[in-house]
Amino acid sequence: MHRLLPLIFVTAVACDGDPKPRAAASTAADEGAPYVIEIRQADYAYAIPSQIKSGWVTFQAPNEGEEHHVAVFLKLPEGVTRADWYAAMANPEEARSAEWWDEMTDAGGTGAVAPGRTAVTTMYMEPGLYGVLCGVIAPDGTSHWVKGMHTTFEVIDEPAGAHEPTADIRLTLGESGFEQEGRVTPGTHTVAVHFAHQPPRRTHDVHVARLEDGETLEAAIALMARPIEPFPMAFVGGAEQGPQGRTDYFTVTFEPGRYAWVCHLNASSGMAQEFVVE
Ligand SMILES: [Cu+2]
Repeated sequence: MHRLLPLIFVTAVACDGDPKPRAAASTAADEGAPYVIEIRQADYAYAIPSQIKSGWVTFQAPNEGEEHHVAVFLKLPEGVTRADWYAAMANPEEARSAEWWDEMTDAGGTGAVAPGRTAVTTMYMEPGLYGVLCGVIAPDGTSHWVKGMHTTFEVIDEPAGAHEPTADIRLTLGESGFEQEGRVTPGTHTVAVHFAHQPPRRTHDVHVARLEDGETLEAAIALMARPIEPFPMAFVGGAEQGPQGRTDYFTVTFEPGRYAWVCHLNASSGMAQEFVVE
């Protein structure tokens, strides 16, 4: 198991090298290909490259632990260093009193994902320094980030050149909840998530719950109020809180059955929607 997976920082090595001439036929297939970065999630740590390129980045986040995990991205304000982040995170009681804490901005992230599954979320990443944390609560009542499940990465000012994904489902997250275009059928779908309106402190996101027999939407809504393990159902990914106006993408392979779109902070006020895949 990866219980003791240390916070390791490795330099991104995939897909780099010198830009290839556009005219070369042999490289045409690679033009705009997804730029994939792995975020390994364990109980309770991430392993993610220390530096990645900018532009459209597809984050693949396998859950190698025994509890659910998420990866919330926060863009650190100008001048705030990795050391500032780790110092704040080492003192959970004082973290929110750091003067820059409220100046961090939502930058998306991968949605809740059950053990053994992989969340896949694609976002347009601007250069800068980012913090990552997991807000799931362990059975002992302690948040995963307090147990050490947090890290940082830098997006360097060098475009990876990946194209924006193509979606066949679109969710608009706004004042009236989820507005869905397109129907979810069995198979793999890429869902575009447009953050049309992000109310302060009640920002929207979307997590996809898989509801087996006897598992209810009501239980998923109740869970969002305090996402403590053990979860009463499995989650299969989604898109964490992105900045207003941005469109992020997540990819899920759906099986026939019941699912729900659930917004973490607004589920209790009606932002939770069950649907059937058939
Ligand atoms: Cu976690």
